[in-house]
Amino acid sequence: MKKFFIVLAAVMTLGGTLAAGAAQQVQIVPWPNRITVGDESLSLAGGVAIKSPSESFAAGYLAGLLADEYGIGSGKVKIILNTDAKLAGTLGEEGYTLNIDSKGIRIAAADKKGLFYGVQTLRQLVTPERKVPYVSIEDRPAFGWRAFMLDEARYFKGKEVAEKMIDEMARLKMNVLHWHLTDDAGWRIEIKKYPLLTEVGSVRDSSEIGTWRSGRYDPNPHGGFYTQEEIREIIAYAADRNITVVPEIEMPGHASAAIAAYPWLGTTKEKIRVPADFAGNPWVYNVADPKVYEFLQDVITEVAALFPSQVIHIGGDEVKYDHWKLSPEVKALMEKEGMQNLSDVQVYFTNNMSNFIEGLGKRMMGWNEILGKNVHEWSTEANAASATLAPNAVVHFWKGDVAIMKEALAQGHDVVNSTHNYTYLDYNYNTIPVKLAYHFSLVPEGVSAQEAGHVLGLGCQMWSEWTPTPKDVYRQTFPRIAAYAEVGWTRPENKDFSRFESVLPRLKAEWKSRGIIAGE
Ligand code: TNX
Repeated sequence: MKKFFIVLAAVMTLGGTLAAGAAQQVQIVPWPNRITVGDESLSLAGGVAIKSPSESFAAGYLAGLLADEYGIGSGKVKIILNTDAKLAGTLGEEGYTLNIDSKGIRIAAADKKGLFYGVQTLRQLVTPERKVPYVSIEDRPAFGWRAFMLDEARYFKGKEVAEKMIDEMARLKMNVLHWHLTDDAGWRIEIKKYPLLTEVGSVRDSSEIGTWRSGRYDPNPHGGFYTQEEIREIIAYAADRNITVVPEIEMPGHASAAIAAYPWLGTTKEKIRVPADFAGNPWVYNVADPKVYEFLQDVITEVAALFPSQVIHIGGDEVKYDHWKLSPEVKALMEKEGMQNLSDVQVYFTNNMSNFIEGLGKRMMGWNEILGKNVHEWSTEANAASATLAPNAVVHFWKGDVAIMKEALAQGHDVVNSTHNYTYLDYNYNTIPVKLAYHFSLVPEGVSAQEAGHVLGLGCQMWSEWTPTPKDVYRQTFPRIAAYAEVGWTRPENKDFSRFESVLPRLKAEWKSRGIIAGE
């Protein structure tokens, strides 16, 4: 009779010999829900026969991984991938079971998403000797929104980096690529109806370097954008890997690049250049002008047609109200609509966009300023809005008192938690060490179970003002992204930092072999 035992986080920390041995073999991030590890293993050195009656991508993908990463070709060990809709009750769409014993390897899931994740777990189980331990795993994620945000606006990354990030997200079972495509510093998505957005808005003449208001500049121009064709390819690449690409088109602030292209979009109408400075740009859309709504709706219409994502992110953060304050048109709009202050104007604008997006059969998401509460010391408009945000809007919490998030939950909003001092990948490792990232807790204390259910998950954000090269981006992202992956996937009671940490050398070796990080 073969001995099986359950590897619980607690057992591992206490460290029985068998458990310690098994823990060494089993290096999975994010850690699964339920796992039993046997004391024998199956050798894949002689090759595998992958059978996937119901789904083809995962099978080809797995064959590719085993060949590329371990030199495992075709042979006799059976790997069966199977989907069965009846499993949805226990596994949901993203869950899977993975069983390995003398008979071979079996992965089952209700949906191809789960199958793909079973494959990712299997991939992590292969040892350098090309063996896999006998295991029985039943797994599904704690949260459905596990996002990584790539800031293309500050520095354009290009398809190769985007797809590399998608591959690494997939390894870690992350499922949302939040794509920050427009900002003051650049417009990075082709919009057919408004060609100047990319002709003018995707290039700046120089770039501030080092840190905020350093006064130092790289004198070279920076530019780049994705054609709609490239975007379609990246979306398809991501979809195969169970990743939804959520586009973010910033409005009504962080709009300088668009205003540089079409000065009539702003309230001042002045001709500006795409700013080289990353901080403090005051240009905002003229939310009192029907032509500006028409423009934004046209843009969103093209974006909605391109991206299958249910959610469209409209930014909404850090809007500088100074230009609105000076604008007679905005003043007239406020009088007409009986609005009290400029936060009301932002909520009015945001609800308008939300309505439009819902009309397209989609849903709007925005940073928590869309609730109309001031969270910035520098804001000239400290009054909270009296208007309320459209109920279906997803609130992306990043800044301000946690009470703001709780109130949004109490109002029934879905919330993605990206609290900046836990999840900002542009912050250095002293500010956010891997351990702090790992201990990020998504659901605030003191909310009801029903409210907790509205916490969709988390995002980690790779803001790119000071990371001009892919190498800089990777240095900030890896290994912290692995901690966020586990925060999103693994149930809080199954988290264990020392077990997580023990897997980092293996992950680092894999990232190194893909040219993502340098050797140590
Ligand atoms: C705040 S987070 C921003 C970004 C910056 C980031 C830098 C957010 C919604 N807005 O525009 O890149 O801080 O940490």
